[in-house]
Amino acid sequence: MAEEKAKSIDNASLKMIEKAAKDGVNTAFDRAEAMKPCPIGMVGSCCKNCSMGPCRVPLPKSLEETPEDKRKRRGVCGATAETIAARNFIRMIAGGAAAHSDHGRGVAELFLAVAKGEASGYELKDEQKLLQVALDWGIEIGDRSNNEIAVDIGEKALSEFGKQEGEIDFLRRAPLKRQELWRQQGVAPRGIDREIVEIMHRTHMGVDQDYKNLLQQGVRASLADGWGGSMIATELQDILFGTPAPVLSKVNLGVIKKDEVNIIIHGHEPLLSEMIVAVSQDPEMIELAKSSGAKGINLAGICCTANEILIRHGVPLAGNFLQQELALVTGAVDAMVVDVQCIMQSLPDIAQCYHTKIITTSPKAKIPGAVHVEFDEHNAVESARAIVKTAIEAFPKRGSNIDIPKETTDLVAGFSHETINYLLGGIFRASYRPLNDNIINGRIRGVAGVVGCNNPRVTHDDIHVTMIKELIKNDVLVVQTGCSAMAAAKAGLLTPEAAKYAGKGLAEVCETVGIPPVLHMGSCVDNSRILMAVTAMVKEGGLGDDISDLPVAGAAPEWMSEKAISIGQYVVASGIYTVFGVNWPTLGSKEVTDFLFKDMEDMYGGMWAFEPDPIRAAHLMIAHIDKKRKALGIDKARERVLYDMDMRRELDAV
Ligand code: NFS
Repeated sequence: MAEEKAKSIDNASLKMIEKAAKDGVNTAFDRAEAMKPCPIGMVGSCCKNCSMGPCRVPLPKSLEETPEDKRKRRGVCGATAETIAARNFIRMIAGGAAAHSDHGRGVAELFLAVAKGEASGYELKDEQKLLQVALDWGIEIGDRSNNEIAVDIGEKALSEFGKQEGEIDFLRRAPLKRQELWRQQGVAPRGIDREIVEIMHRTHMGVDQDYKNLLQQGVRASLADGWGGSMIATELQDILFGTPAPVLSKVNLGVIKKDEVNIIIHGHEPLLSEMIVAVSQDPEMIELAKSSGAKGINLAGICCTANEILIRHGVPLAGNFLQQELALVTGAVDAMVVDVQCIMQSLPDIAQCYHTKIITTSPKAKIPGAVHVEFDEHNAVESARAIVKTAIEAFPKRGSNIDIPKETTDLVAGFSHETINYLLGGIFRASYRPLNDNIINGRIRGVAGVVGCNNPRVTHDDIHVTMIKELIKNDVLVVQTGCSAMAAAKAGLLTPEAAKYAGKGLAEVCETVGIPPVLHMGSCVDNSRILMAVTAMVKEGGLGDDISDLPVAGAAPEWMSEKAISIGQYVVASGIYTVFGVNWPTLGSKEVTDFLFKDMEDMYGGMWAFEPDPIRAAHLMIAHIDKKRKALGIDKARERVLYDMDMRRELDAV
């Protein structure tokens, strides 16, 4: 039992891990124990890009390696440890940027179909954002209809992927100084697809063998993700499905209901899940569920599809990445619908122990053993109905081996960049001024983005929660996306009451505005909302003239996915200090690691760091925030605030 405790800090998960063992079900927690990571691959020193290898280049025998020894540490083709680590690193960026951007492309295709009236069941929900994007992209508004404008936006969005020359257009949303810096560094991206293809070309055997040049291409592709593919996904999803606003909901496996048809939506793209939300409320479907003995239809989500339907509809979260298998172990999930990304191949196997139907929906992501119901955007309602019916048919086949943990926690989510603007400034004066003012006067020390995955190599949720609590205790406002936000939600940090964990200054601001000290901004593609928020802070004034001047920092303390590396890299290249936990994939080369951890600060004003201990990592972030406060000349303001409080305490004591 003591050993199981270390697997998660979440009781519901621990109970299901225990039940899985009883049921003979193997989960990622077990597999992580059985399969130790390869020590050479883990530090980025294994190259398998051709059939002369795989070549494993070991770490130097001593720190004082002679040039002669160093020459011997090469792959068969002559590639050095630097080249190999840099190649591996930017191939991770290519994978991550491709995943986010292909998601963005899928949204753009649906968007265009909706604009042309070819995708029934969808509509353009956010007119204001439609017009904003049209303005940003120089698309004529005049007296044209929304659909006419949207056709141009959809075509323009799709053309951003294959643009052969020039720069992607959303780059112009960044502060001017940042745009200039990217141009000077030669990393302002052309089309998104082009930059990803170029990574694959340059990392092919015998092409780019200068690690700095390789890493710069990684930066360029990552910027095409953050300010391109991901931003397109976020913006067009908002226009189609609505820009998120604060919404109350619940998190954890306890949201699964014993007497209803439970459908878990898992993956990343909200295109189909939006329709499933609508169809599951259809009286005809509810009747059908009742006729099979259920009281109704209950939807819940896992991973970022969950975040998408949470922030727009308040659909509860069943859990984060490491809870996908555990949800099935309850024995009460009738169907798990998956689209793309972060879906474990073990799901159909586990489902066999229960009665659950695993339904794949994307032609890009099929799993042997799953039922495939392909999502057809031109006929989305029909696809959604077929899926909901499959779940209803599974309900009467439930076995008796059911155990649903009781745990649920309340949360507030849906803090889009636009909402923060409105909440802080109020309806008559929507603005970031109050945030900037509270940073300048020191009540808020700075802002930290804590994002990313779970990883069974570390205690589930523990690293996120410990880091976030330490940050807010030190008056750092935390903004979140992805599975990290779900970890915080389970710990009760996404409610205004969580202000009790915050330092005095931050708590005061939260209580005045009525917001939690930890703001859930959405899915991982929605890290683009964080880019917009920091840009708004720069434009508001008083905190320097570039993102790298702001007292802000980022972290992905339990990361595992290539997407996390792509996100981290565009955040760093946008000027933000970013700390990762778990392990670091370039430790096999000191030069590559130094370039990412040190040189990038001179080049971009932001750099990577690696620190698996959450408290130490939080203090690295706080130290960076304080360094920026000092450079801005606002460190004194904070000292004075603290001094005043001490004075007051002293007076009270007298
Ligand atoms: Ni992000 Fe979202 Fe979670 Fe990690 Fe996977 S769901 S896109 S990659 S595991 S945070």
